[in-house]
This record gives sequence, structure tokens and C-alpha cells, in this order.
Amino acid sequence: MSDTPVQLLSPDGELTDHPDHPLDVHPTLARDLLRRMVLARRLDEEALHLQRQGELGLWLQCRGQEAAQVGAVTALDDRDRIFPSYREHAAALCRGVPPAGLLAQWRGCSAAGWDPEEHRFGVYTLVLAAQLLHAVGYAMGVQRDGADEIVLACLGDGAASEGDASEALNWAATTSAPVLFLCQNNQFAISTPTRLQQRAPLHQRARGFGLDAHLVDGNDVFAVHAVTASAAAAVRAGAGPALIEAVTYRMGGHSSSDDPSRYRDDAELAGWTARDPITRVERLLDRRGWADAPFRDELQRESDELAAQVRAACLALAAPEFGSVFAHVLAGGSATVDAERSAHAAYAASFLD
Ligand SMILES: Cc1ncc(C[n+]2csc(CCOP(=O)(O)OP(=O)(O)O)c2C)c(N)n1
Repeated sequence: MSDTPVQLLSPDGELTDHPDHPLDVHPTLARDLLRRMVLARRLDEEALHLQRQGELGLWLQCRGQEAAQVGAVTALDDRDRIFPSYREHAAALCRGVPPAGLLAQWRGCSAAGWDPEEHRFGVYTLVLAAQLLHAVGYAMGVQRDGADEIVLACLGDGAASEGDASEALNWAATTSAPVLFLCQNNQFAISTPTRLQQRAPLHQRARGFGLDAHLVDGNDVFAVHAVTASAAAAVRAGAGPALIEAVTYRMGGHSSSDDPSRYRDDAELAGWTARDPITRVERLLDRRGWADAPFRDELQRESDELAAQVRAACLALAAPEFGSVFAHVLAGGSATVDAERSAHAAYAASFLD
């Protein structure tokens, strides 16, 4: 319940024990978490390149937030259900979402690029905080079914300002729903810094709703992993909902359409670059001699292969059939949608010559 973020790995790669959040950091765990973060970053970079080359309409980078996502998802059971917002690419990779699926929405080819059932990972939700109410409703269903799973509901600091977020926290608390909220406080809601959005930080507000809440260094993959593991165990045991606020930083722009240099300075970015979540695990591996040349070469090869796969999969995504966007609006169809389809067809036809 401390208001000092839990940290197990310092930015220069030094491990310390935490009395409330013990974690056996062994070489296999360290290498696995590093590998997941490196692959996520590579996918993120390649997707941004594809957007710059006109192959994606938009991309929202998760650069800097890999530890918060990888640390949390790897501490869950595979059967647990995740409700992401829209920047959870590292989390999606941990759940086996295929890269092409991740890109499809941003290429305008699909409203949802993967099967949420198969991956236990919901579709991206762009309406801020809407997924939190979906998550709590789903968790209430889990509770009534007596199912052996819990729910991870992701939100950003900006989404925490939405009424839906407060409603979700309150519903979760009053129903004791088995849901764990993960707020990635990446310091910005587009250009609005967190300090302009709140007087009391989210983890404190969550306690006011009756949730157990934790503050963690979101750039420390081990701290996030340890805190998520213990919070998830408590939720699973029926202790009621909990919230983790992971303090991190969005290294890129809000989206590929954003220019962050207009609202933040180089010194701030440099300060957070020094706390990069990947670099600090690499430093730990160097200090302990836990990563030999074959491991590093293999990771490089795997990440090159992923980038090539992402690119090929993106270019192979076919444009949707004309008019298909109207097909799934209402199961029984409607005169309004029919009229809109006709109007759109006439508009498109006006360009044919
Ligand atoms: C209900 C709603 N209001 C406004 C927006 C526009 N919008 C999109 S992203 C964003 C900022 C969200 O910030 P945060 O929740 O911190 O997540 P981040 O993008 O930083 O990951 C806003 C205001 C939206 N998508 N939905």
C-alpha cells in the first residue's frame, strides 16, 4: 500500500529485494521477459515504418511501455481474460495475437483483427474507458458462473478521467468482481500531462472506491511481474478487485499523427530514455553474465524475422470488399443502412472516370 513505486531492478541493472513483493529473478525468467520486450519493440518500430510508407492509416506506438505490459501479462494464467485499450501490442504478442491481426485495424481492413475468444484478449477499444465497463460486466459473469478465471482491464491515465472509469471501479468494488485494473500511467493523454488531469493519483482514487491498489515502477518488468502476480492471486482467491498503477512513459508520439516535440522537451525524454525498460534488463544480463553471444544472436535473428513477417503480412492484407462496412451494422438490416450504402455507392461511382 506504499506510495513509493515498487521497484526491483534499478535503471542501471541492479536487483534489490522488496519485502512485500519477492520474486525469484533467475536467468531463464530474465531472458524470457527481455525477449518478449525486444520483439514487441521491433514490431512496434516496423509498424511505424509501414505507417510512414503509407501502408497503415495510423499507428499508436507502445515504445517505452513494454515492461508494464509484458510484466503484467506473463504473471497471469493463460485462461485469464484481458480487455486492452489500443496500445497493448506487447501484451497482444504475449497472447499469441498474429502480427497481421494487430495491423489489420490500422490498415482499414478489419474492425477487429483477431478472435478474442481464442487469445483471451479483447479487441482494441478506441472509445476511452469503454472496455473497463465491458471488463467488469464480464467479470461479474465469471463470478456468477463460478469460472476459474480473472480479468485484466487495461486503461491509460487519460482514460482514468472518464466517468466510465469511475463507474467501472465502483461496480467492480461493490460487486467484488474478479477484476484487476492495470493503468499504464504514461504521463500523457495526447498532449495533456497527467498532472493537469488529476489532484489525486489513480491508485489513491481506487482505494477510495474500496479497491486494493498498488503503485509500481512501470519500466521495471520484474516489479510489474511480481506485483501483478500477488495482486492476481488475491483477486483469484476472492479478495475483490484491485488496481495497479504502473508509472511509465510514452516514448513516441500519441499516434503517428502526433508531434510530441510541441508539448514536451528533449530533457524530459532523455530522463526517461535513461530509464528504458529494455536497457535495464540488458544491463542486468551483462552484470550477471546471463546472456551469451548465441542468445543475443538468436534474439537478433528472431527479431529480424518478426519484422520481415510483419511487413509481408501487412502488404498481404487485402482491402475489404466495397460496401462490407455496412454489412454488420444490424443483423436484420435496416432501411437507413441500405440508404447509406446506396449513397456511398453513388459517391464512389462519381470518381470512376
Ligand atoms: C471517450 C473518448 N474521448 C476522447 C477520445 C480521444 N482520445 C483518444 S486517445 C486520448 C488520450 C488517452 O490517453 P490515455 O488514456 O492516457 O492513453 P494513452 O493514449 O496515453 O495510452 C483521447 C483524449 C476518445 N478516443 N474517446
